Amino acid sequence: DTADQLQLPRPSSIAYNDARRVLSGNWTGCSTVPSRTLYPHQWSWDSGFVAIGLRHLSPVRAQSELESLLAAQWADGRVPHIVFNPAVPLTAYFPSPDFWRSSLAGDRAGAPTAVETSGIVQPPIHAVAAWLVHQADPAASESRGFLPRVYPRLVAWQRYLTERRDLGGRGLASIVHPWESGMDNSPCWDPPLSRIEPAATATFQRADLDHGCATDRPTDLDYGRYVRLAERYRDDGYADDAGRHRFAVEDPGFNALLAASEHALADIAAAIGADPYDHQVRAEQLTTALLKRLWSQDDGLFLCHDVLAGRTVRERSAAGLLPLILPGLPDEIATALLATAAGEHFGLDGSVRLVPSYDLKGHAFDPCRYWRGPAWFNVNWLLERGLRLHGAADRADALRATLLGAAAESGFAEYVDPFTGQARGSRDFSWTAALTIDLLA
Ligand code: 2M8
Repeated sequence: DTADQLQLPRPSSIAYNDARRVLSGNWTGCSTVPSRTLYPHQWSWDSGFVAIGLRHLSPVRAQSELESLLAAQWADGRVPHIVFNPAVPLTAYFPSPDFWRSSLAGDRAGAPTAVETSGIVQPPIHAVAAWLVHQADPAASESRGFLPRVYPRLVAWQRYLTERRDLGGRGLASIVHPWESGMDNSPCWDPPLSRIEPAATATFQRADLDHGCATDRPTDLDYGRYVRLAERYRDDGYADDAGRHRFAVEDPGFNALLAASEHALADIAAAIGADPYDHQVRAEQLTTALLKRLWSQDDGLFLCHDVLAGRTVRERSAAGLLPLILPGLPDEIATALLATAAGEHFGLDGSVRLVPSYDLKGHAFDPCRYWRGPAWFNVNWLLERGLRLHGAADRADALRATLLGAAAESGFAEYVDPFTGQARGSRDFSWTAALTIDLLA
C-alpha cells in the first residue's frame, strides 16, 4: 500500500530526516513504540503526540496510530495507557499483561478480550491529535471516513473521564495512579503516595533498569507504591465507584488536555455535521473548574489537588503551566502564567534551555531524574503552542528554536537536563522525533 509509505520530507533539514528515520524505526505496522528498548508496546498519550508528527509524513499512518489505540478501548469508554504487543516477550517490560490481566476484567469494566491492555489511563491528548491529523490532509481523512469513525470513540473516552472520574465531585477528572499523569514520579505525587504501603521489592521485577540508568529513573520505593496501587485497582475489577480509590488527584495538566480535547471534539463535530454545542459547553465548564479549583493566585500557577486528603499539593510542576493551551483562559491568568514560566521557578527568561518538568527552586528538584526536573519535549511543545496562542510569539519562536536544537543534538532523547540539554533516558524516542517534525513542517 503506497499510501502507507512515509512521504519524502519537504523541509530539507538533517534534523527532519533524522527524526523521520526514528519514526520509521519505531513503527510496528499499525502503531509506534515510544522506544524499541525501554517501551516496546503502544502507549496512549505517546501515540497522540506521535500522530501529530506522523500526519506530516503519512496521513494514513497517523490515522492508524490513533485508530489502533482506540480499537483497544474498553466498553466503559476508558482508553488504556498501554496496548500490549503479543509478539513481545513478557520480560521485556514491567508490568506485563499477566500483571494487568485486563482480558479477565471484561465483565465489569468491559475490557476487550482480543487484546491485552493495562487498566489505567493517560492524559487525553487524543481528540486534539485527531483534529490535527484531519487538518493536515482533509482529503485523506475524508476518503477514509476518519473523523466519523473516531468521533464516537473519542466522545466515549472523554465521557469516561468527565463522568466516571470526577471523583471529587468538583467538575474535574482525577487520576488514580501516578502513571496516569504521564509524569510518573513528579514530586506532586509524593504526599498522596506517602500514604500507600509499598509492595515489597522482592515481589516484582523491574525491567526498566535493564535499559535505563537508575539515577535517571524512579526509585524502587516509588515502584513498590506504583505496584501496590495498580494491584488494588486490578483486584477491584478496575471499578471507579465512590470510595474505592486510595489515590485520587486532580492534575491541571491532565485536565487542561481534557478541556482542549473538548474544544477539538467541537471542531470535529462541526466538521462531520454533528452538534458541537455540548462540547463547547463542556470545554467552558472544565476551564471554569480549573480556574475555580486549581488556580493559585499566590503562585501564579495551577496546582494539583489531593482529593482524598482534601488538600492542595504545594509543589510547582510544569503541569501547572499547561492550561496555557486553552483558548478560553482569561487574559490576566494567561499573563500570570507567562510571568511564572519566565520567572525563577521555570526559567524561560533564559536561565534554562527548556522548561523543566518541576520547579528549579523546589526541594525535590533533580535535573536528571525523570519527571523531577528534566525537560521533556511534549511538555515544551505544548507550552510553545500555549505561548503562541496567548500572544507571546517571540518567546514561542525562541522556545521552538531551542526545542529543535536540543532534540537533534540529544539524538531525540526521551528527556534532557533543562540547563545543558544533555540527553537522559532513552534515545530515538518517538514523541521527541514526532514533535520535531511537527515544528519543522
Ligand atoms: C513513562 O511511563 C511508563 C509507565 O507508563 C514507564 O515509566 O514505564 C512516562 O514518561 C510516560 O509519560 C510515557 O507515556 C511512557 C512511555 O513513553 O513512559
